[in-house]
Amino acid sequence: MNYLKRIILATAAAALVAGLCVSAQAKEWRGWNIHVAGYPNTVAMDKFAELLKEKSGGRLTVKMYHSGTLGSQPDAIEQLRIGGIEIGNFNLGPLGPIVPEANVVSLPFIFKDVDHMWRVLDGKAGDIINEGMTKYGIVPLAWYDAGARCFYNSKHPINTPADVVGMKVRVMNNDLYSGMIAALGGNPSPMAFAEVYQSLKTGVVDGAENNWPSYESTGHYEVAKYYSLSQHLIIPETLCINAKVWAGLSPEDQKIVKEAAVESAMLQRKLWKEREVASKDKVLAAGVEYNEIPDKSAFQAAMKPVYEKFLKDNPNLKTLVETIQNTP
Ligand code: GTR
Repeated sequence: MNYLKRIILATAAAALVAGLCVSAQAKEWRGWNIHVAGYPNTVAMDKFAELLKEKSGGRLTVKMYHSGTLGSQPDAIEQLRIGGIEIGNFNLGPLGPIVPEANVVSLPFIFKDVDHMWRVLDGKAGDIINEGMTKYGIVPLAWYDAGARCFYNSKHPINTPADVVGMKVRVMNNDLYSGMIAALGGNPSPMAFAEVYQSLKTGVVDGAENNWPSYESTGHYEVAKYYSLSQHLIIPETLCINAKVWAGLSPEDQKIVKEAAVESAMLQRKLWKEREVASKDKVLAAGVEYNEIPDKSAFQAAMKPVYEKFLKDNPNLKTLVETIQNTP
């Protein structure tokens, strides 16, 4: 064999070995997260990445991109569906416009409290929501807690629907939330999470709505000091994976991914409870004025047209809504 032939053969052999290595080592996934360092979801997603690597002996890996660096939530949902990213932590609010079954959790006051939401997700209604998401290319792996969302603003405490009249309120991108604010007499302003701080500060909006941890982690409390405990929305969040990627995994790897996600969710829920208290303490110490709304019936009654429109537009979801309402 002459020298040149030997070089060609050696190069071909090296390329073959490299090729085999690439196919044995799966591509690193990309994970989307909107929250900042230290937030329960951020810590839990990093835990998921760590567990995945550990349990798969390094075969399955995911690099997490936090603080919304890969784009807004509606964009990221689209990216996950088409496979631009593989893993995401999504709130079911922005998922609702894409997955009708997932939108029922965005009906104001549909859950009695957070425990009721868990019972619903663990039951038949949860299965229907899961199947709905899967049909649209998103496979839910585990549920994260996002507590209850309440109104906050820079003008005055909210005690009755009359206090919302004329108020410009930021909502997530979902017609149900725009309908909710309009039904209270306010002006809804759908907007990406990242834009809310500046909009509150400059008066583009008067208020917004979120849970204690997000109100605190975003600094919104610095520019909207009245927080009113309306608890009008209790929306779960999902840690999810692109459906094609999921379908391409062996049953053993699916088990690993699922286990890592469930462990991550258990951690998230524990950290969530702690952070709710810590965030509330922090904002109150910073001068936030907070009021409870012991009787929410006027707010609930005002949501009648929101439910009517939803059921008119989605008659096939009537049973699902009733199943949730009838879950003890
Ligand atoms: C947070 C939620 C985010 C995002 C945000 C928002 O509570 O965790 O996923 O939905 O609210 O208001 O946009």
